[in-house]
Amino acid sequence: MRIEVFHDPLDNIPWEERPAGCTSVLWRSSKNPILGRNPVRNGSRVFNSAVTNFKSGFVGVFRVDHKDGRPQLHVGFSEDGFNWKLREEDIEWVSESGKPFPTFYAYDPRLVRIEDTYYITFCTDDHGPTIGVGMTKDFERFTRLPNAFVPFNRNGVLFPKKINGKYLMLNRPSDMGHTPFGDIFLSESDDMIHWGNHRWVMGRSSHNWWENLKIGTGPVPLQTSEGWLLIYHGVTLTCNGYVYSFGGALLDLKDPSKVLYRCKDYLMTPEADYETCGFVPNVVFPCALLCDPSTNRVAIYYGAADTHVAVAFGYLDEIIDYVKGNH
Ligand code: BMA
Repeated sequence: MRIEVFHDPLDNIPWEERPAGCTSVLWRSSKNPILGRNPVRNGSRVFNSAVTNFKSGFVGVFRVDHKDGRPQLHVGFSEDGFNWKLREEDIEWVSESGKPFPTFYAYDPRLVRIEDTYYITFCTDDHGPTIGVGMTKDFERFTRLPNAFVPFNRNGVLFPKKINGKYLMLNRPSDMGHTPFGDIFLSESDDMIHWGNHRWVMGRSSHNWWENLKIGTGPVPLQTSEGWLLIYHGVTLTCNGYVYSFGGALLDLKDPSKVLYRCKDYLMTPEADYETCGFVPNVVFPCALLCDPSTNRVAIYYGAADTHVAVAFGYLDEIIDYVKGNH
């Protein structure tokens, strides 16, 4: 199977071949975790972070939990996608009229280029968690737009292009705390400010126990000839707390509220020490996906145990086959 994929050329995608003897669809980088516990002075952990290609290398928006306990977003740059240099200062947001528009907290960013603008969506506070939206063209000046929704909402993820003339955002209504429920919805907007026509996309599964508590979108969906590839996290509850794994689905190209396929088994579950041990044990939380259209190589960036950033690799055609249940 050769799948057509709509993504910028990416012959410098971070990559390692599948290790001998590995039979899983995804495999972990031998360099994991790719960021040490505390790469900026005021941080204590960096995880759940988003990256994309930028100029000749890569740019990232990183979730840094500061020493006061509150998360904020820091920009970082990399030539190879593995070695990152993060800015010491968190993003200084201004409103569209140029006034300071700081975040009380900001976490779990997603990053996408739509036409000539990079958009950042994240979870932030407005009398409860909701979806913050910001934009930049150069990663120097950052404009924060009004929040997309009323609380409580998390995991707001934009599509990389307008569909039927509208911006689309997947999102996950939630609660004030650690949300023991959650389905994925799709909302649309003409202007990135007013969001509506909300549609339910998919829910937690009572059949697949790894995702029987809640689900939430991971990286920006990838447009392929087989549909939009959606990587999403799924959560189960054990006697020791939540366990975060991730799986995949394919959404209809013209109407992404329609699910074409959804995997039965997870693509990845916490297994490595840096995923099972950390600030919050047993979490793999994907936030970004790169794909090189000429080789169908995929790199998925994920947060590990709310402590580290890690990366996993796979081939797009194998991932899609797996999502379709052909494995
Ligand atoms: C979610 C979010 C994520 C985090 C996960 C596991 O509710 O807060 O940032 O990775 O819980 O703690």
